[in-house]
Amino acid sequence: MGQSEHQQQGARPGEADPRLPPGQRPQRGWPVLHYGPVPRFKPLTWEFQVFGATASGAKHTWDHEEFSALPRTTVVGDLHCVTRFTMFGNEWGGVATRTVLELAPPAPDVTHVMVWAEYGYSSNLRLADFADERSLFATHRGGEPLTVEHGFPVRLVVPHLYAWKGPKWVRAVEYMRADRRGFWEERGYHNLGDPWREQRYSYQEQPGDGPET
Ligand SMILES: Nc1nc2c(c(=O)[nH]1)N[C@H]1C(S)=C(S)[C@@H](COP(=O)(O)O)O[C@H]1N2
Ligand SMILES: [Mo]
Repeated sequence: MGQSEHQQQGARPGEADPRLPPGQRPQRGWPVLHYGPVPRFKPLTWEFQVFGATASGAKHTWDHEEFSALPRTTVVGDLHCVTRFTMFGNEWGGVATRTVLELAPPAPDVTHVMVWAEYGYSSNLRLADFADERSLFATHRGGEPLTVEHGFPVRLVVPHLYAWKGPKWVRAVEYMRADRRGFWEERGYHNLGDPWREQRYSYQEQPGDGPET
């Protein structure tokens, strides 16, 4: 009894927090982190596309006005960056990935998606991770529109995976019948990116975690 109380007092706050995945530390404030320049939003030419193996075979497109009118949801989730910081309790507002899947259904044999952002940044996800009930295309955080540095007008948020799996400045979703690596997944990061299993790097991949090639 007395000893376990003693051990609890000795535990550092980060280690005691059950919300913190292994190897992560809590972050105050919201850092800006991405590869390459911040894109300028061009409202007249911006569109959000769903292409690839759609059920109809056709591409679906929403302009900014149409995307802004889609049904909305709110999700509270933590953000885990593979560089080891975690931000707790972000309240994201936006369009559920499930809404996009309903409005632009995939063909029955789709297993993965590639989410594409400005300048060719991409990230691949298993359809089940993309379709998770907490995955959303966020336009707001804490009730405020995203700033351009943080992904305005739209970023993908997948709270149960490392944050690189959520592109800022999303422009398209590609439905795929086989897995293919995205931007960081081609550059040494884990194909699946589950922070609770500490899937940081591709050398940690087990057979079946990634595409064969
Ligand atoms: N388009 C794009 N999206 C991106 C990235 C990027 O390099 N390009 N980096 C990812 C990584 S590694 C992290 S940790 C988060 C950081 O989001 P933030 O800058 O809003 O904190 O964006 C993710 N989305
Ligand atoms: Mo990150």
